[in-house]
This record gives sequence, structure tokens and C-alpha cells, in this order.
Amino acid sequence: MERTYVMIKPDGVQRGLVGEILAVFEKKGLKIVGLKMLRITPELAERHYGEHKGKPFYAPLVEYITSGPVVAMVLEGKDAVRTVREMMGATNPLQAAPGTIRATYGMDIGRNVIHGSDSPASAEREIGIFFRPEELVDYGRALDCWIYE
Ligand code: D4T
Repeated sequence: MERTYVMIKPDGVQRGLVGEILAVFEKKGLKIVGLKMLRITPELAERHYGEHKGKPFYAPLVEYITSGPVVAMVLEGKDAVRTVREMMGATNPLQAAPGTIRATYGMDIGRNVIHGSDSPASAEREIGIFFRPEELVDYGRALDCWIYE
């Protein structure tokens, strides 16, 4: 099983999409092993989006991600990183495949509702930025045998 870091961005929280988006992942069969709400500080934004520093969209990106609370989570499942990326769709919601979260809920690349780690290495790094080890919970689900063969 693999873990990935997922975050409902400030627009998703403000628009009341937290429950719906969580439900999409839960219904898929991904297991929530960490979940919390927080307000990202400029320092935290820099750690998370450091790779984009110097790009023209960096300043608005930091302003957006720090503009209100986010819901941070760690999801666990088979091939979780790739699976979540596919469920989210392309970075630009207008180019995201129909049925994906960004296609369903978004209109603009600068308001694309959700983040998900893009590789297992990023997942490990981002989980470490947003969660302490004791905030992640190991547990079994009674339905697991109906989700995985
Ligand atoms: P995140 O990291 O938010 O899940 O998005 P992606 O992994 O899908 O995309 P990314 O790292 O390339 O971009 C990070 C973040 O920057 C915004 N962005 C990106 C933007 O506003 N304008 C742009 O031209 C690009 C490339 C959107 C997501």
C-alpha cells in the first residue's frame, strides 16, 4: 500500500466542497489515514511550492494558497499517488478529463481546488511537511476485503 498527500485548497473550502471531495476518495476505496484543517503560512507555502520560486505564477500561487484554510489529508491505497493524480485531472481544470475532480469543480488553473503529490518521493516529502508521524493513524477497515481481492 502507498500513501499520498492531498490538500483541498482554499477555494475548495470556501466553496463548501470539502465533504463532496472527501466522499469521492472514500467511495473509490482510498483510506483516510490523516486529516486536518490548517491555514498555510507564507513560510509553509515556500516549503511546499519551493520548486516554483522564480516562476511568474509563484507570487499569486502563494497568495492563493495562504488566503484561507485548507484541508490536508493523507490517503492510503494501492498505487495511491498515481490513482489520486488521475482522479484529480490536469493542473488546468479546463484541460482536465471529464469526470475528474478539477474538471468537475474548477474553471481556472489558479483556482484548481485540490493538490495531490506527483510522485512517491514528493508524497513522502509533503507528508513530512504537513503531518507529524503521530498524526497518521494505522487501522484496518471491515470493508477492505470487499475493496481489495
Ligand atoms: P499542485 O502542485 O497544486 O497539485 O498542482 P500540479 O502538481 O498539478 O501542478 P504544478 O506543480 O505544475 O503547479 C503547482 C500549482 O501552480 C499553479 N500554476 C501552475 C499556475 O497558477 N499557473 C501555471 O502556469 C502553472 C504551471 C497551479 C498549481
